[in-house]
Amino acid sequence: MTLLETVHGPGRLGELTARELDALAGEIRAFLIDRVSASGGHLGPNLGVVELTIALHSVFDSPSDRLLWDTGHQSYVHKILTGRAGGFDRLRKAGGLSGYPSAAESEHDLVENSHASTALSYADGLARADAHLGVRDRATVAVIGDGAMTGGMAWEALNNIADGPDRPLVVVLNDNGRSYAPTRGGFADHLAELRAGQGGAGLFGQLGLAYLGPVDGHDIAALQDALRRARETRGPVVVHAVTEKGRGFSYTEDNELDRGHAIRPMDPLTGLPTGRSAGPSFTSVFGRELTRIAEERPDVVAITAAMLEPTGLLPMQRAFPDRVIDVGIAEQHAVTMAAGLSLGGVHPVVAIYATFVNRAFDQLLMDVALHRRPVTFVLDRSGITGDDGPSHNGMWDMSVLQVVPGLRIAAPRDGTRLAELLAEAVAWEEGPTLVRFPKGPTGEDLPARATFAGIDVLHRTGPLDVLIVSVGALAGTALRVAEVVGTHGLGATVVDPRWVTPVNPALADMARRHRLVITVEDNSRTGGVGSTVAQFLRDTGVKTPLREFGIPRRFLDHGARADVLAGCGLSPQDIARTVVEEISAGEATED
Ligand code: TPP
Repeated sequence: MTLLETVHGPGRLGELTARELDALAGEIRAFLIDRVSASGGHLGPNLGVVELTIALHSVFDSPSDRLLWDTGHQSYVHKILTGRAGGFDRLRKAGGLSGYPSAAESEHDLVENSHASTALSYADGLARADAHLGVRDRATVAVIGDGAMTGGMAWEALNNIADGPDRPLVVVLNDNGRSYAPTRGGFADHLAELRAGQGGAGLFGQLGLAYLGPVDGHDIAALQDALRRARETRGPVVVHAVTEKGRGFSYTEDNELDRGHAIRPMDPLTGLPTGRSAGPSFTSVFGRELTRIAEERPDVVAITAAMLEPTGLLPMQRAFPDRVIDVGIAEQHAVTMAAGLSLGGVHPVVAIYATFVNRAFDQLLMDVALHRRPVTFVLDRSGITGDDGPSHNGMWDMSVLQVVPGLRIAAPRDGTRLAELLAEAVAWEEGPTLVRFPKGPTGEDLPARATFAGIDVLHRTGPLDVLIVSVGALAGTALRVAEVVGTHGLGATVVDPRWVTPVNPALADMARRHRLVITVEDNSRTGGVGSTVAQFLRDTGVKTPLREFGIPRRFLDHGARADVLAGCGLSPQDIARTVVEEISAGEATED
């Protein structure tokens, strides 16, 4: 029996000798490499926190003591030590273990995070609650990466934490010098000094926080010692643990791009992906096209919030290193800084995951749109991402952003449309533009049969029964709906407006001539394109009934993208069934 097989909860760690804890760390690494290679997931970050997590669980008494993981992607070892090793066969799969902390899985997971830089705020709240209720016998510990420390919220929290010198709170700074890419900026430089043992307690000390470190984050005994001292501190304390991302596995250690931050399923012996390549992704087409545009337009500059490679900006950075700005995990700053760039005569392209733009809504509304700044936003991972769970789906962007005056939103259905719409977006100088697309391959191009007033007609057969307004990458689904309703003797027209906001007025005439309009989108039905089109049709006196197909207003469990979409009723068969029923019901009423 391996040591790991004897660990069913953190209490077991107290029974192991120092030598056994080291051996356990080795077993956990081998386990992570084996399981995460098969499933895909956050391998590099977790290989970096094996010893740190063992030390934390051996010094603190979870769940009575509260352990919080900022962002949460590095909580696999915590899951293993809290009795969930058996679940790793179904990591990130429907019904299996979540890739992030999950209260539904374990009493050891208090918060369900994944958006960065929140843990210190949760911890400050917990520490204040203990003070308020007079609870003295438990610790609050927040583990935060140097990457997550680049987020403004972390500093807002530190400012508050320092304001409570009597409130015990342990901040463990897991400093591996990287987000995906190496962390940049003045704070990163400061941490490098602290890592080198220069600068004493540094900024933290100046803020009035106790500082312990730097500690070798792979030395369990040294970590235990520092954490015990932190536990005894009767106020806020920072433990600076220096770790190595991807440690102990040549593929992640040698990967200079991101140290295996988030890997696809791969062969652990060769490091080669095991899945089939499904052709170019929306992300790669964006990266290629932006670089092409940048060649012609010296005023174009790209901005990323610590996600250079995942948002496709690597080709642009290679071609024009000075024209890609990595601001750190600072979406709010990215957006207002883009407004500033634009005021200064530069055309910024802000490349961001759809789910993270939520953070910068106010900045987009007030700092960009109110000033009519021609900033282009490119939202990757729009729609259902699936295996990263509820917080990573890009299903709110259009609901949130359609309210922004003057913002034009495009949803390309394939690679060619992405290239065209990106070029149109960057050429638009009257105000902000946004191009949104999903994770994954672009698939085959879906050419237009005709174009009317900027609306592409993708399909037209039979009588004018149903007008299918397709949004972006759900065009393939819309076309299959047309096929299925055709087998029931109904005629269908499939159109793609390309620019979905503002509503193209030519839709009114098209809608008027059909018996039913449906909209198909991978955004929340609430406030989505469908509801905006419905409002527009009512306003223009079009009486044709409209049904919106989109994502229901709930948080969606993790699972494969196609399954999650089908679970939302967005399979061609389900949509077609409703169309056929609706039109037959209409016929019954007409009779
Ligand atoms: N923006 C927000 C608000 N949340 C996110 N989760 C991300 C972007 C994407 N993201 C996930 S982890 C990560 C980023 C940018 C890097 C985190 O770096 P760090 O905190 O140092 O942890 P490490 O992986 O290096 O251990």
